[in-house]
Amino acid sequence: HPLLHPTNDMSLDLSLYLVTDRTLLPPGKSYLESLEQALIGGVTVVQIREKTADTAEFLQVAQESKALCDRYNVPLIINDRIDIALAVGAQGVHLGQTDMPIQIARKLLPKDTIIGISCNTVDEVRLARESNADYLGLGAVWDTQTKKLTKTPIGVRGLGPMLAALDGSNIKAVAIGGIKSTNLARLMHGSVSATEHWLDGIAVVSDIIARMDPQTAAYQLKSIFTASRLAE
Ligand code: TZP
Ligand code: MG
Repeated sequence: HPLLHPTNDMSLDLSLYLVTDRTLLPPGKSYLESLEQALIGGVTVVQIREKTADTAEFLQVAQESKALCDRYNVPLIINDRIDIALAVGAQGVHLGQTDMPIQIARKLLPKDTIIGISCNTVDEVRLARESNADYLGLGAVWDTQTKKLTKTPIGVRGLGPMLAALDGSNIKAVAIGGIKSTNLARLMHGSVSATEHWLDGIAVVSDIIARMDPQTAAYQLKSIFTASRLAE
């Protein structure tokens, strides 16, 4: 059954994967306050994604985020910047298709560093599988205001073949792009082909970070995800 989830590495819980974007914070909310509330709400992994900050600012945000995530025992992943991941002792890096190749990133980073990569096509999934990524971000599933998309959203139906390409591997997968508590059930119940590999989690930006109450937002997302995963 597509919703039956074969659990592999229990140590990495990707079920609710928060990707940050400080430009989306609602008026009056500080970044660290929102991040802490999201952690209390049940976020299981945090990616720091800074597309406009300079190096010094990125470094500071990463350091502060690392200290906070450590308090909640949640791994921190740095988008793009291997140097910043090394500098703050982050647990992982997230790479895009045009960033540092995974094999080279592996050589630069400590053993056991989590390496994730964004994939938009089945071919990209196959390559990521060959290069031994730890997890894949699949998407964008739906259109989003958060990122200027260069490729057409894959839709729920696009996920099926990508997940099927992971059959027999222990590479994890999360979906990203336009996922909200209001459409998550549709994602989870959508027909995702008869594959043994189901999503290990969902990655969300705006439906947590742009919300006045990120704790409740995270809690709702996680409840829906967990309930669907357990359902038959
Ligand atoms: N990569 C693909 S879509 C996206 C990223 C970083 C943004 C997703 O943001 P949101 O607000 O969860 O739609
Ligand atoms: Mg990138």
